[in-house]
Amino acid sequence: MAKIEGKFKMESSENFDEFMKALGVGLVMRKMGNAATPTVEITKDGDTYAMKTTTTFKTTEIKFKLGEEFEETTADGRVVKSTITLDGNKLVHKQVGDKEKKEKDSELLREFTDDKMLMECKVDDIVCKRVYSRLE
Ligand code: DKA
Repeated sequence: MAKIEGKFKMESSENFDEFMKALGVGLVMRKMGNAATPTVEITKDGDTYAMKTTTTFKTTEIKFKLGEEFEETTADGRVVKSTITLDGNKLVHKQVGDKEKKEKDSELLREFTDDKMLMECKVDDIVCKRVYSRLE
């Protein structure tokens, strides 16, 4: 099984604008999101994972244990209830939006291979695919 920990740099992205639009992200933030080529660093300390996503204009970090719900503030500022589980070599990240604010649920899948992290971001029937190369 490929390891999950490591450092990854985004090399391509499809449909991210549609994904952000469906989540209600405004035009200015979408422009920044579309221009970003994030670096993602995943570390593990005991049974706690940390995932740090760095772009030139914003850095976010989440810490989580598999299967345990936590509160996450997304890069675009939504506060969601997240749960991350492991399915083989895939991290399955479910984000539940604030229903009082009519926010949608979304799902982020990250599949790990020896040299890539293959990401799918899903909301409604929209699928965005992002390919990351493993640096470490
Ligand atoms: C990903 O991990 C998706 C999140 C990237 C955040 C980039 C900044 C978005 C600002 C709306 O690839």
